[in-house]
Amino acid sequence: MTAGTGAAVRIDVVSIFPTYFDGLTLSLLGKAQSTGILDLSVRDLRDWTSDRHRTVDDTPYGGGAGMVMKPEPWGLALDELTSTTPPHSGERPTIIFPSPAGEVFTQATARDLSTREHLIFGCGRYEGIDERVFEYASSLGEVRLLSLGDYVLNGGEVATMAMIEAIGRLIPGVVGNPESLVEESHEDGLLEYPSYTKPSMWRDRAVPDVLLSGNHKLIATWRRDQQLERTRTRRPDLLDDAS
Ligand code: JET
Repeated sequence: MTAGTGAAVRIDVVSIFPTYFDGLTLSLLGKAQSTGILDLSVRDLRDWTSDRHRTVDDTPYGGGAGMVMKPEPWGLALDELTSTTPPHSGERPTIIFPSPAGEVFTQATARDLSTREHLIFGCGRYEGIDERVFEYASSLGEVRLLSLGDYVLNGGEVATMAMIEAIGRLIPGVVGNPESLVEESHEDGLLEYPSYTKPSMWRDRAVPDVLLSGNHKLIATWRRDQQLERTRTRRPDLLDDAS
């Protein structure tokens, strides 16, 4: 069975700061979890250490600033999390490492990942994870290094939360109204048109007349024009992509 036909999607997160993810269990995704659409589990990397100090980092070979995440705890974590796949699955898990050195995560990436049965997010910290972990992970599943954009975070946790929120809301049943998924920025490659609500006059600022006209054809044309104009001025790169 696939995600689209109603089986739960399994998402595992490995982090040295598991409490970062408490917010995900609230809100939109919290409901999906309680209704069995999503099976989200956040695990502490230190649970796969065996020394007294639960060490996850060490100094870099070749020298340099900062610390590197040791491979052994990651190897044991990946072994455990990939040894139990969802019962409906013949599919290999998708193993995601948020990284400023990855490919850019877009709405298209979110759509692709929302159809997978088992996602594992590995949150790096310090100067990164020992490179051999990515090679080993490739023997267990499909590895994706994914970047939120061209800036550096202190660790993969915030990037993982953003990605899970973007992916999670595309899983059937997680967002109430499927139309609200189609009608939004990036789903059609354009930015959204501006929205207004009551009152029609607020602090001397009027809602555009066309929206009060009741002429639905005219409203649709106006909204499309607004989308194109906004995209042209704010995000011309999106228009280049489409042509
Ligand atoms: C990021 C994601 O900064 C980002 O990712 C977090 C991060 C920071 C430091 C190390 C790290 O380890 C992963 C790794 O990758 C090769 O070793 C991850 C910025 N945009 N998107």
